[in-house]
Amino acid sequence: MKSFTTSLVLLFCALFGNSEKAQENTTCRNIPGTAGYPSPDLWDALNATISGRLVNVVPSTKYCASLPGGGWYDLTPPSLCLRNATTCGQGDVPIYSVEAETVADIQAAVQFASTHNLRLVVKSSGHDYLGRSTAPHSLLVHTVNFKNISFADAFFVGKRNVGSAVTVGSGVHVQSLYQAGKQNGKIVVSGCHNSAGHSALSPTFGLASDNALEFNVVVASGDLLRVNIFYALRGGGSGSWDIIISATLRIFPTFNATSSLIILLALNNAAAASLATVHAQHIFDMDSVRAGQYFFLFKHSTEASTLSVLALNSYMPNTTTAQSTAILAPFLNASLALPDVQLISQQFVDGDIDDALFQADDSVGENTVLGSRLIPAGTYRDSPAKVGQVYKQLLDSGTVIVLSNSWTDCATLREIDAIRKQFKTQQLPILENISGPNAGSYSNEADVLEAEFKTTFFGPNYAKLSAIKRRYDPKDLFIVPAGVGSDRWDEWGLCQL
Ligand SMILES: *[C@@H]1O[C@H](CO)[C@@H](O)[C@H](O)[C@H]1NC(C)=O
Ligand SMILES: *[C@@H]1O[C@H](CO)[C@@H](O)[C@H](O)[C@H]1NC(C)=O
Ligand SMILES: *[C@@H]1O[C@H](CO)[C@@H](O)[C@H](O)[C@H]1NC(C)=O
Ligand SMILES: *[C@@H]1O[C@H](CO)[C@@H](O)[C@H](O)[C@H]1NC(C)=O
Ligand SMILES: *[C@@H]1O[C@H](CO)[C@@H](O)[C@H](O)[C@H]1NC(C)=O
Ligand SMILES: *[C@@H]1O[C@H](CO)[C@@H](O)[C@H](O)[C@H]1NC(C)=O
Ligand SMILES: *[C@@H]1O[C@H](CO)[C@@H](O)[C@H](O)[C@H]1NC(C)=O
Ligand SMILES: CC(=O)N[C@H]1CO[C@H](CO)[C@@H](O)[C@@H]1O
Repeated sequence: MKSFTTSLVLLFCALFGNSEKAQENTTCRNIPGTAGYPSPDLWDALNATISGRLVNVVPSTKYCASLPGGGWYDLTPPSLCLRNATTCGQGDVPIYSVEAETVADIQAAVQFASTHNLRLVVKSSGHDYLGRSTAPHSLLVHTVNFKNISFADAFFVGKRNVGSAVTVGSGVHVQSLYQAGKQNGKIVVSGCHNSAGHSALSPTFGLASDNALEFNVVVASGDLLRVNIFYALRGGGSGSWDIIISATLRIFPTFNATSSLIILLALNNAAAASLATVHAQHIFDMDSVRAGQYFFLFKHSTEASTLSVLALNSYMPNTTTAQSTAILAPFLNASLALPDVQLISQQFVDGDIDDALFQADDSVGENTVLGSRLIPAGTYRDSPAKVGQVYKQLLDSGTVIVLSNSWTDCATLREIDAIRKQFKTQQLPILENISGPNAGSYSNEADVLEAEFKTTFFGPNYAKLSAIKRRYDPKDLFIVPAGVGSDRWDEWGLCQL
């Protein structure tokens, strides 16, 4: 099945410091102040075991307040909260982090959390739209230092030679993988941003998960396991099964490609809707060369503005600029024939695919929530005008930006709460006109408040996944919001329901 992801990005300021105290206790994690919470001596002993790699985590705003021009936030107590908020503190930020450098560090952290019944979270790098790599009162295992990359011409899964592969540590950025790939004449199926995700190469090579061969993981028992379970079955949601040390991925010989970026301006919502329809009508034009494309339609800058922008970024394997220009011409011509649509820029670059997909670091640090649905390809094929109508309704309903959004820190908690619910209450009913009523959603770029997350994120697989989880993680050490097993826990993963 082929489908396109359309995401609605909304404002998100995490709600800090308002974790409710639990009523009953046998079913709660230990937090500072409870009888079972580790004493300072025990934390010191853990620190000694892991060669001093235990750190106290400083909330970013506490740190920022110490910089010149800082001080916008309350420091008594140190807090992530907005200046006028009343519930301030460490917020959702973990208390301690294990800055792991070895597998043994990770095993020690897992055993410590398990023994003392602590809330455990896992973070590497990259985006986290569902708040899965942080939790109040938690112990963080930070895997960003696992940066090994090794190539093999013949990789064996059991006794089977599955060909060329690369093994990457869980802290490796995608950009490093493309650089190393180029040096080795190889390309890996991965995303464009450093946090990986959906790949422009999937029309040619399948999903990134289709190309995953093996994982080294530390499970809840503390054991290091080598697993080659079908990655897609995990349903995304890193941190909900184990701690990944490394992944081995199938790789392919590099090739040349044309990458193009077309940016169009629509002067009003009606023009934006027509543009979305034209894009839908031409979305299959690039299939002849198995191109991948990312497209974004968003309201330009402010709510008051009527302008919208469509950005279409495509990667065409084994084509030249002349060929890709010809492939995109029908779309471009039809777009520019629309009233109130203008070309802002178009850019074509020929070159090695590793260079085309490489992106330098971006400086992000935004308050953002997402909502998304997978749209059946048939909708695009059979009713492209419906796609345009849905964009029109979304834009008319005040959705400022479709697909990508950033915001300032100035919203009140009440505003934030309303915005967090906007996908479910306002946008999803519109989106369902093209996704259908029970469409799935890619769970790493989705709304953590999904009402039916078990089916929306895991389809018919939830019960099976839950049973697997019970076997490998009987104490639910690895719980993430809207992940497998999370229905057994409160919003913060602190108390069982
Ligand atoms: C139970 O846990 C909560 C929070 O985790 C804590 O406030 C409370 O004191 C605990 N009660 C007992 C009896 O340990
Ligand atoms: C862990 O040990 C290191 C080195 O001895 C020390 O610098 C660090 O402050 C300790 N961490 C904590 C949380 O005490
Ligand atoms: C990374 O590679 C180095 C050198 O080969 C090795 O010593 C180390 O154990 C590796 N680390 C991990 C986490 O695999
Ligand atoms: C890519 O294009 C360059 C420059 O035209 C050429 O030298 C190189 O051989 C091409 N690479 C492949 C894999 O075709
Ligand atoms: C690009 O062309 C080469 C040579 O014909 C071929 O071996 C390779 O599979 C093609 N790559 C893609 C991604 O189509
Ligand atoms: C697009 O428009 C240009 C100029 O108006 C024309 O030369 C070209 O043939 C058109 N291409 C297609 C595919 O319609
Ligand atoms: C979407 O569905 C709602 C009712 O479910 C309807 O009111 C609305 O007009 C539909 N929009 C489009 C674009 O089909
Ligand atoms: C009600 C209240 O405390 N308002 C304060 C919010 O923060 C701003 C900026 O520091 C103050 O000027 C207000 O007095």
